[in-house]
Amino acid sequence: MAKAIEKWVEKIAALTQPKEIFWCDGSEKEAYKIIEKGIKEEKIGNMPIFHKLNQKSWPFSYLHRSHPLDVARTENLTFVCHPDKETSGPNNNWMPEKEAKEKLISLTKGCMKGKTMYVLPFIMGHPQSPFSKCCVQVTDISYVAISMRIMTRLGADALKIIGNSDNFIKGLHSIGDLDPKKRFIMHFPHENLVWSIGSGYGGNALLGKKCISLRLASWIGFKEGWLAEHMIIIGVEDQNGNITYLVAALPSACGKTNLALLKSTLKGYKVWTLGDDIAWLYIGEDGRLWAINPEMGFFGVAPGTNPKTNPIMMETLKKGSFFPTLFTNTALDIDKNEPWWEDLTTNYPKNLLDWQGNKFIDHNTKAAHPNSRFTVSITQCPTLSKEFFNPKGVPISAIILGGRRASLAPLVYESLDWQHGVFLGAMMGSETTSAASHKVGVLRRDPMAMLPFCGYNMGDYFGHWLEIGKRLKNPPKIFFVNWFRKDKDGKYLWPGFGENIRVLKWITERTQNKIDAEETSIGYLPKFSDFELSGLNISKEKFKSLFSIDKKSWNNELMEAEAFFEKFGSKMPLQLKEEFNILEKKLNG
Ligand code: GTP
Ligand code: SPV
Ligand code: MN
Repeated sequence: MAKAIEKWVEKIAALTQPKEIFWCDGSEKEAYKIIEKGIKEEKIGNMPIFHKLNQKSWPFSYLHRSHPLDVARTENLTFVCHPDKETSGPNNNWMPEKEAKEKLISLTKGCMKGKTMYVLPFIMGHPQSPFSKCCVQVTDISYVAISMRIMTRLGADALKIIGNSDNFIKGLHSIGDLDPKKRFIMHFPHENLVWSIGSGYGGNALLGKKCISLRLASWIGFKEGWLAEHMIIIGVEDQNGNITYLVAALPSACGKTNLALLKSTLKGYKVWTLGDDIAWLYIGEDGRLWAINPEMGFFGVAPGTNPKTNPIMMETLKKGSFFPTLFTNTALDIDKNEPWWEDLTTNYPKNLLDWQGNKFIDHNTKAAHPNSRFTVSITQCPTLSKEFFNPKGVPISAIILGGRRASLAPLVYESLDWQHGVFLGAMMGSETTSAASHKVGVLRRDPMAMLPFCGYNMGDYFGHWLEIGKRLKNPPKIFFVNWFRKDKDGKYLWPGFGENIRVLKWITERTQNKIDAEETSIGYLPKFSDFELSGLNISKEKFKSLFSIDKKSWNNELMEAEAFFEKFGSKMPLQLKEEFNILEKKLNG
C-alpha cells in the first residue's frame, strides 16, 4: 500500500499535472544537477533561473533574478485561515476555508503542466529534538528546491522519520504565472498545510521559513506551551570566556543577520552564532527558557553587507561547496562576472547590470534591489557555535526586542520585569522596510517583530507570553535596542554593526547583576560610566541624545499603542492595560 506521503504527492500531481515528479534526496550531486536544469531548461520570462557566477572569486555561487513584480513578501496576499476569523485575529488576513480552497484550487489546476514538480522532504529543527517538525513541500521551480536545501535539513532523513505516517506538515507551492493578481500565500493551521501560488520569492515560497516555522509553529506553540519567534540566537563570550546566550527580535531588515554574525570591536569579546531569523523557545526541565534554531541557512539582505560591516558574512558567502551560495536580485559586474550591491564597494563597477539584467546607467536608482538577498548555509559560518548541533539548544539569559526608529527609542533600555517587558514589546513600533511590498519608512506597530508572522490572534499571543513568564523559574531580562536613531541632520547617531558589541556587553553585565542602572519612566537606562565607549568618538552630549526620553513623543506613542491594542478587544490581557496606565502616569506624573 502506498505511504501517506506518496498518496499526498499523487493527489497534488493530479491537480497540478506536472510533466514529471522529482523526489529530492538532498545530495550534492542532485543539487548541481537541479541547478543545471535551472540554467538550461527552466525560465522566468526569457531569463534562465540561475546564472553561474565567477567560480574563482565566488566559488559555487549563482545569481537568480526573480520576476520584477515578485521581489518581497506580500503581506496583503498572505492569509491565515483558521476555521473562525477570531482565532486568526485582526493581525491576519482571513477567508472562510471553503472560499479559500475554491480560489486556490482554480488557480492551481494544471499549473505545473510541462514542468517538473520537485518533492522536498525536510526537517525544521534538530532531528533529535522533540520540537522538530517533518515537512514536505512540493514546488515547480529549481530556485526554491535549491534554496530549501540550503535553508533546511532536506533529504532522506526526513523521509525516514516520516515513514508510513501522515504526521508531516504539508507545503504546496507553485509560481503559477507570477501574476500578482493571482498570488496567494494561505495557511490552514488545523490541517498543518501551507498553500502558496504566484510567487517565487523568499518568505512567500520557501515555506519552511516564515510560513511553517513562524505562522504554523507559533500556533502549535500556543497550544503546546512554547513560542516560535522572529529572533536570532547568539552567545556573547566575555574576557573570562563566559558565554551568555541571548535571543533578539528585530523586524525584517532591521539588523538581525548583522547582529547574529557580529564581529566584536571590543577586545576579549566574541559573538557565537546560532541563528539569524527564527527561534523556537521552550521551558526546559530546569525552569529556564531554552532556544533552538529550526533553520540551517541564512536568507540575508545583501545591500550594506561588506568586509567592514559584516566580514564574517563575507567569509561565509565564499565557503560554498556541498551547498551552493545563491544571490537573488543583486546587480552583476559584467567584467568580473561577480555579484554586486550598494555599499559592497565604495565605487560602482565600470560595467554593471542592474537587478533586472539591464545596463545600469541612472545612478539615482539602485543597481541591486534594496531587498536583494543571499542564501547560504549556516554550516559555512566561521563563528557557528558548537551548541548549534545540540538538540537541546541553549539556555537564554536575555531577550532583546527592537525596531527601526529615527527618533523616540533609546539605543538600549531594560524593562523592569517580564510583564513590563511584554507590555513594551507589545506596543513596539518600527519603520517599514523593503522586505515586504509596501511603502517603505512608514511607522507601524510590530509587536515582538511578529506582526506579519503570528499565526493566530495577537491578543492571545500577548497572553501566551505572560503565561510563559509565569511558568519560568528565572525569566530572562527583556531589553530594547534601536540602532537607527538619527540626529537633526538625518545622520545615524550610533555607528552600529561591530560596535553593537558595546550594547551586548552592557546587557550581559546587567544579566549577571554586575552593574546597576538609571531607573526612568520607561525602564532602566545605562549609566554613562558603565557603558563602554573607549575608542569611539562619542561625547557625553551625544550619549545623552542617544538615550534621551522625549515625554511628548512617548505620549504620542502611547496613543498609537492604545488604538492598536483596541483592535484586539477582550482578547487584550488586563495586565497590559494596567502596564499602560502605569506608564502613562509615570510619563506625566
Ligand atoms: P530579515 O532577513 O529581513 O529578517 O532582516 P534582518 O533583521 O536580518 O536585517 P539585516 O541584518 O539583514 O539588516 C538589514 C539592513 O540594515 C542592512 O542593509 C544592514 O546593512 C542594515 N543594518 C544592520 N545592522 C545595522 C546597524 O547596526 N546600523 C545600521 N545603521 N544599519 C544596520
Ligand atoms: C523577512 O522578511 O523577515 C525575511 C526574509 O527574513 S523572508 O524569508 O522573505 O521572510
Ligand atoms: Mn526575517
